[in-house]
Amino acid sequence: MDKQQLTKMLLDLGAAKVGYCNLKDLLPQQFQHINNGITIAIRLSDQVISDIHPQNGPTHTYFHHYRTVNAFIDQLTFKVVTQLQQWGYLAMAIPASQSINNEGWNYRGLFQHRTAATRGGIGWIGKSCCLVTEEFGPRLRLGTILTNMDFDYDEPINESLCGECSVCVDSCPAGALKGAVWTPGLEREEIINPEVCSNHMKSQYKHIGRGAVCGICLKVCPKGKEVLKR
Ligand code: B12
Ligand code: SF4
Ligand code: SF4
Repeated sequence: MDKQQLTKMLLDLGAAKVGYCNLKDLLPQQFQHINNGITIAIRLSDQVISDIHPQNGPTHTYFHHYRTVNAFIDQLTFKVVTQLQQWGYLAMAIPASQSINNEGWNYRGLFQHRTAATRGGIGWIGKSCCLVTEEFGPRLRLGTILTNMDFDYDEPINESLCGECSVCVDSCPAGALKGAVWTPGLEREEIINPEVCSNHMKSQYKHIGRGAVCGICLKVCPKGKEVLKR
């Protein structure tokens, strides 16, 4: 009934990294009673990300992979919810990839996986606005579970390690990235124009998954590229 058991279960099931944090100051009122967060980071197929073309953009395989990994994350986070409930705790999973548009189209999820991920020590927010890790760069997708289970928190990451690099900013075909260096609390709009990114995907890659993917900013990042034998 502890954090170690949960982490082992998740790593055995395929998670690359697991992080634990408290989100009390960041969650809306409705989730204050389940304000501990568990982040699961799943590595993407390095080959599939490498095949994204810096000019022509994503492949059909990448779109399929995106859906497969989203489904996998939803399964894993549901498994954790089930386990936590068996242990007597409340728990819910944030959907892997779902925008909530109740208050108009503002490109937001129910809660931000990237926020829980920096709080749980998984990585930092790059100039791409993506969560970047030392080990695997941004080639990860994320899941979050909210719970009232108590555990020790991992050390939050509060600093960008992008340094002088701006490869993603220079490579974004839409010009959506602004080059800002992240610090916790920096508004998304200082880093990226989400509408420009989304419109680019919809207009240029409609033939691939109705324009839901691009991923050039994931592919070009030099971080984590050395992890595999090539
Ligand atoms: C809506 C959405 C989009 C929108 C808006 C993008 C955006 N940046 O907000 C559009 C359609 C444009 C989009 C595009 C993409 N998306 Co998208 N998207 C989402 C979704 C569903 C919600 C994001 C959201 O709420 N954004 C609101 C902003 C404010 O939050 P944010 O993006 O997390 O960034 C802020 C916070 O993290 C905050 N923060 C971080 N740490 C801390 C700490 C403190 C103390 C505070 C106060 C704040 C804070 O700082 C960031 C900047 O303000 C998430 C899933 C989810 N629920 O998180 C996936 C998600 C962000 N998308 C993802 C991906 C991969 C993509 C794409 C590459 C598309 C693709 N798959 O090919 C592009 C990349 C665009 C980019 N460079 O950001 C992944 C990111 C993985 C990663 N390594 O970061 C996610 C997490 C899905 C997943 N399950 O993994 N996406
Ligand atoms: S997903 Fe594509 S369009 Fe959006 S920020 Fe990344 S490189 Fe730019
Ligand atoms: S490409 Fe460079 S600037 Fe962009 S996220 Fe990766 S390390 Fe940071």
